[in-house]
Amino acid sequence: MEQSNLGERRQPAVFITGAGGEVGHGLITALSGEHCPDIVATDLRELDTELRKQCASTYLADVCDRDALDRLLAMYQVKEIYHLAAMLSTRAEITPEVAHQVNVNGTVNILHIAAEQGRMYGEPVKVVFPSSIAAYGFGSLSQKIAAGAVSENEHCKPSTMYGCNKLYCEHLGRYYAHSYRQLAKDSVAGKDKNRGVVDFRCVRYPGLISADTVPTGGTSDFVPEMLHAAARGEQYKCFVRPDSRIPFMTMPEAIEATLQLADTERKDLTQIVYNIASFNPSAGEVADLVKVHFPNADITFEPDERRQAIVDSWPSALDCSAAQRDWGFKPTYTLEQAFEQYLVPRITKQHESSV
Ligand code: AKB
Repeated sequence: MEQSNLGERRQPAVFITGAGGEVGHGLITALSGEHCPDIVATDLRELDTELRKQCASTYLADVCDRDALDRLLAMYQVKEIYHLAAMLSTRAEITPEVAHQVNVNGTVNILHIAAEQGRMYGEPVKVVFPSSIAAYGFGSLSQKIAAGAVSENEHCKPSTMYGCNKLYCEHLGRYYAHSYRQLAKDSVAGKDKNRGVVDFRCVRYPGLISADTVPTGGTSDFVPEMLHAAARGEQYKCFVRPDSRIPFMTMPEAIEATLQLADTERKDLTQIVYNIASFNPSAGEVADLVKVHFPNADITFEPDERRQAIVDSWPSALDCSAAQRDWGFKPTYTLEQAFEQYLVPRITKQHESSV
């Protein structure tokens, strides 16, 4: 592989797409604090001033715009990419084809750029991709209950556009890592599993709960919405039944796990996709805990049949043993500890300072 002379003068960078989203906020803060790389962040919308300060450069860019991405990334030697830009599950069901554009074509654009830079510099570009429990799919609630904790390769029959997109992009990532241009004369595909042009790594996130931000457009949003509404003293109508159970974790745990996976040596990873989660309460159990911490919380359950069906198609628990074995993943909190040590103190402080 040839190293471009031009390339030698380019600035090394860690590139983040969808940087203004919930995960982007946490990731930029963690990356800029600990690792101090030159972060180049993009989003469709202008990033907050606080976030911008932590990045070397920020750009308004659409992951679907291949030419704009090419022009932008030609200025850098991209070492790592955190590809966070995506349209979440509820929003994706409203405009499925647009979701496909963003979630799949956007990912192909990123993988292609990573592969070309990997070829140009003779060094694999690390691409860290957040997938989701939406990659799973059960045909019925009884199947979901019978399955219990699922491992990465079981029950992958998603029923949402978002889930199909995530599952397919996991496979695309594997293709770019191991088989990209496998018939080309100069291809390195298949020669050495640890030295392709793209080093693709993927975590399947459960529902995420942040004390700082409230998600939009997802179907696991009922837990963070319930909590933030209670902290604001607002009424909350939960759109799923009290017995609805899916896995969750807090945002700091998700960020820590993502960086832990990114930092693990390639040779220690036995798979491309890893489940992670910390606890799996039912919506009713979360509501009870919210009421312990916010006794005036006004939570009612008014299930929306269609969103309920999506939650019922997602697993009630994840088998995270591969992540534990290969890179030492370990949840920080139980649900109760997450409320006591992270969520409640931080949310309360924010609401006090905003009153
Ligand atoms: C969503 O609800 O769409 C996301 C997810 C589970 O990936 N939070």
